[in-house]
Amino acid sequence: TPSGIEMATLSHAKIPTIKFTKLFINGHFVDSVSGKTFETIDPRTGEVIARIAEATKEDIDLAVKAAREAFDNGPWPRMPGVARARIMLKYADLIEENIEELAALDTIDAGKLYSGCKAGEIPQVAATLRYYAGAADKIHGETLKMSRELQGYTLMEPIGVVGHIIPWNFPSSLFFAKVSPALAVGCTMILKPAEQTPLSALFYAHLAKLAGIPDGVLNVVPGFGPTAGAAISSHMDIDAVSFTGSTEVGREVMQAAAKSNLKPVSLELGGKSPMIIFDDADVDTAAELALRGIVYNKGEICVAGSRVFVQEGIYDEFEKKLVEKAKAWVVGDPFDPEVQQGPQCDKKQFDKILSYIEHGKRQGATLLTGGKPIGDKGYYIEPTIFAYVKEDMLIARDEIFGPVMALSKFKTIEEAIKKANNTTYGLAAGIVTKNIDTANTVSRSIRAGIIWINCYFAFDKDAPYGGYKMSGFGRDYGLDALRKYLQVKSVVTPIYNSPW
Ligand code: TXE
Repeated sequence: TPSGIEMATLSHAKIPTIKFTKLFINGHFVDSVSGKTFETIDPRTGEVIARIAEATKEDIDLAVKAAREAFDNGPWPRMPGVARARIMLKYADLIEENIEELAALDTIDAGKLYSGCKAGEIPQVAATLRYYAGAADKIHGETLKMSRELQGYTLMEPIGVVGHIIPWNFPSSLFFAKVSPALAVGCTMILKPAEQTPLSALFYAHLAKLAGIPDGVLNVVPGFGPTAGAAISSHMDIDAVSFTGSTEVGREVMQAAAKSNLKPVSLELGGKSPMIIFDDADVDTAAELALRGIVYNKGEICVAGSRVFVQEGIYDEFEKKLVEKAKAWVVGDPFDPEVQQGPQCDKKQFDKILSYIEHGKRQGATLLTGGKPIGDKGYYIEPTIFAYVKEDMLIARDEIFGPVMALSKFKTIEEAIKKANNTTYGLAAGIVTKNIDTANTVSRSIRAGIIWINCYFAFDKDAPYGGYKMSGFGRDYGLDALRKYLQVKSVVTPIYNSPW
């Protein structure tokens, strides 16, 4: 293609047989009450992979009933933490035994790189389960220093039945970001995967059963947002909702929770994260970091470094290197080990990204490279870089969720901070500098939940992950995530005739 991006061949595909297509309720794979099914599509080709049972309100009711019974009368919340941990560790082992198949499922369903899933994401979900298994027998309250003759302590109790609603960009990581801490504390749950990516979630349901997670503890119900998703957020018998997705839907989830039983919600929403590169940075390393910050997972990641601010002293050299690197970036079949970027997840995202690229051109940003779809089949888009992007342009304000960077120049540290914070979002930020004072000042001045200094996407299970501002609230990962799934109970008794 003119931009130099090569389309790899489709000869590397290893399509797994699809084994699980039904709803997983109370430990069994079942048809939906309505008998309805929906198609899940391969974004490499636009072709149907399989038909999946579609959950609607009646199915959600059945799943909640099973989870309620498992919470109120089942063994899971009552067993010692170490017993839950043992089952979670077995679950992690089973995932590792099935890495290749799971990786292939996410590749065909979401267009993710097979090599990345196999070496990174799937092993990491096993590690996430193990991390929280380690916490399962260490959850405890505090002894209180009361202000009068009272003896008091707090109990940390599982919150009850949890509803998890997740998107399609990280079908495996997000499944376990939600499920692992909730399992560790003794909750029971319903998880709705995104309608675009139900395949690995159903496989994980099967492995949960094999690992010995009791029936009803983990129910997996594929379906659409306005029906299955809304039935979860408005359910009177779900005790908490943990949501990852768009800011618009996050608002609806919160409203539904408020209008039903006032269940607490946690929301991990969109972002428009800045990467700020100072004059003292190594230009080549910084350009590589910035490119990867926007093309990793095809830009379909809430913490994508979509706004890049470069200090004027190195700007020209940076721009040149960045464009060279973007042109050399290989887009194509995500099963091909040489490929660095697969197709966008679905037609809706593909069209959305292309329409933002048109906005960028129309509003007068300079298109340095990319800007076009690749091939005539599937949802492939060139890494796209716009320069001289003004703060009020749509491509600088909205989350595009694709490989589209908004690049601009700055002079002073104050200007960089002001520009970086000029967004309704607050999920992540990157800072590239050798100056420790600059790094410290900027990291404290940016209103975002995750700051990466001289790195980007430096994920770790131990680091809490979540947003400021309209990027939501509540944290996944880290020990902080346990809090979403716990209730605090104060227990008080009088102390009679105490000399103290
Ligand atoms: O998200 P939705 P979409 C952003 C990103 C993307 C845009 C749209 O900018 O381009 O959102 O993506 C379920 N009640 N992010 O439309 O609709 C839905 O079925 C309850 C950022 O796919 O928010 C799915 O399971 N649930 C984000 C989940 O919500 C509802 C990741 C997410 O889908 C619902 C994804 C409703 N009324 C998109 N409507 C991130 N933070 O990483 C939909 N859902």
